[in-house]
Amino acid sequence: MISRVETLLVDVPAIRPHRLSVATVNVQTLVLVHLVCDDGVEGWGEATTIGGLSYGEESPESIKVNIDRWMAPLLVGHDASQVARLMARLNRAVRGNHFAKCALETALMDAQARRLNIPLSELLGGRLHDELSVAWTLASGDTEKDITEAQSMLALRRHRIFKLKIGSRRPEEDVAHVLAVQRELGDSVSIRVDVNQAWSEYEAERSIALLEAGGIEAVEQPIDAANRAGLARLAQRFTIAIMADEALKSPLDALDLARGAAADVFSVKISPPGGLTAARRMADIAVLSGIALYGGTMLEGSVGTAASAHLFSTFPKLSFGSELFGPLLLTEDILREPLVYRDFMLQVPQGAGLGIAVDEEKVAALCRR
Ligand code: MUC
Ligand code: MG
Repeated sequence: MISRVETLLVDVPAIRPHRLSVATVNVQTLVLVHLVCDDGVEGWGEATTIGGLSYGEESPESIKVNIDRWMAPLLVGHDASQVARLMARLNRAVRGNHFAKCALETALMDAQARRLNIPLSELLGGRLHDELSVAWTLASGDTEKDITEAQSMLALRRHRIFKLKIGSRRPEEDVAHVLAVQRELGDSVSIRVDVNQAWSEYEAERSIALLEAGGIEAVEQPIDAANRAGLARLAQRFTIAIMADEALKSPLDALDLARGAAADVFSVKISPPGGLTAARRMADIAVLSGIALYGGTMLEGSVGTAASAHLFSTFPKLSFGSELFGPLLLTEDILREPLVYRDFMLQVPQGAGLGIAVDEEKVAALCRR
């Protein structure tokens, strides 16, 4: 039986400002869910968003209050081992609130997998990979700094896939910035860009032509998420991979994008569709439709990153790798042993549940009061 559902807000400064077209992240807020069951089993979940309400419709504070006031009371006192039934109960009573539901489902699944003494990946269809390649996002806002940062990541053998955040400057300046980084880093790395919806379709057509000619590998969410027909026109016009990100908020979105041939790649994240099960459904649709997969992030800390890693480890093929670098962007970790990044890969934890141990003293010290 579920005895308690606690939520905690933990503010962690980033190692440097992380500039997206929609917001600059200086501090990331982790919303942690701690589930305590009367058989002594506990589970952890996490939700993060980016830049308050500038990326999505839930803020860290709204996630916390909506769990505390509306969702936790629907779970407490119920059988913790019935995860699917509990999520169905939540989904009947609560509309939307996908990030909050993701944090709760992660905690429920972590607890259930610990109870069964199996890694979470085994509850999600079964692990196929023990390590995942990890991209790094260059988003300092400065070309020289980005180049130096990428070179140090290569020297550390941490990342050789780089995603450049663009869309806040004029498109011509952004394209010049991307091509300058690409020229400096050479052919041994993969360079992609994420526009976070900033371009009009016309700006996208002009800019993508230049990026394609320059050998850039993929363009993530170049235009407004609602403009699916436009995304389809871009995917058909260019050979450079067009990736859907913000357009994917549910398995139904995935089905619609697949039917409309609107993307070459799906960036699958666990929070936007409402949790691991819904994210798994999106990935299944991609696989069945011949759409490539990329393991996305909402800049989660270690709990959300471990949960994502367990899910992505079950995908048949992650052709574009993952961007599960969230914990590396933060100045503090809340695990007793950090996740292992080695030789350009993240090791998927092996132990029961999420396979991590949260340092509760550290969480208590960092927790917002
Ligand atoms: C996004 O839009 O993909 C992922 C990496 C990063 O730097 O920002 C996020 C969100
Ligand atoms: Mg994106």
